[in-house]
Amino acid sequence: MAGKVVLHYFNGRGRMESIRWLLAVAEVEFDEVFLTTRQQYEKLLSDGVLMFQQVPMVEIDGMNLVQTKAILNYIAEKYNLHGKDLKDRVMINMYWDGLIDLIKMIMSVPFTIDATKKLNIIQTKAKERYFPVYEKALSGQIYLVGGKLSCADVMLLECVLMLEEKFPEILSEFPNIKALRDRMIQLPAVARFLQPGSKRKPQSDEVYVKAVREVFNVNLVFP
Ligand code: IBG
Repeated sequence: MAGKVVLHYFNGRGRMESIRWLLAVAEVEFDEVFLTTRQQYEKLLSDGVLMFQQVPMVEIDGMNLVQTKAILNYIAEKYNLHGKDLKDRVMINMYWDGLIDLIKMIMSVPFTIDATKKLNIIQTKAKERYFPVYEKALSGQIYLVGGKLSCADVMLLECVLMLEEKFPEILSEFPNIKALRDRMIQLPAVARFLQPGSKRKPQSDEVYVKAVREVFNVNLVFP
């Protein structure tokens, strides 16, 4: 029997949160090792388990996986959340990559000098570039691709919930996305992940930012 899945990352959302979401929806239990010190990171480096000297890293099925997108792909394929054929998959991947771009922008906010300005740019991008695409795809459809739950729906929900924390009315002009959101939060696995005490991480705080700076030994600042 395969061992337990173990996630190596900070005790915060960052690039690992989408992986946590996907595992939660696939109902896969996982443990987490949180990076808080430079020594922990150096130990991972000297153990040779970080292919590109970067986290996230996920121990799964006897492998040490890195590169967020590759990890997400593996989980999506393994748990049948990646469409039924090549054409479904390419649509899912396009929707997914759009969301990854948006989520990366959100993740950089705690490391920016002018967070309010950055958030306003993100809000505009979400409303004008990204959400119209998902709104249209969901017109007359329960899920984004092939009438079936996929990793793209999971990431859309993750992204929407993060943006609603900052802009509670952000879905007011997107009824189809809101309907998807309302349906998905009722799914038992999602409802469990949204409960307090689950492995879902809260919005970034100073402790998380300090840990990232300490581990990488740099004063990261994003534009
Ligand atoms: N392409 C990789 C992926 O998608 O997984 C990028 C991973 C990545 O950039 N990881 C960062 C890292 O390990 C940490 S998470 N950096 C060390 C290095 O030497 O490159 C992303 C991140 C955060 C905060 I959160 C600041 C900077 C990066």
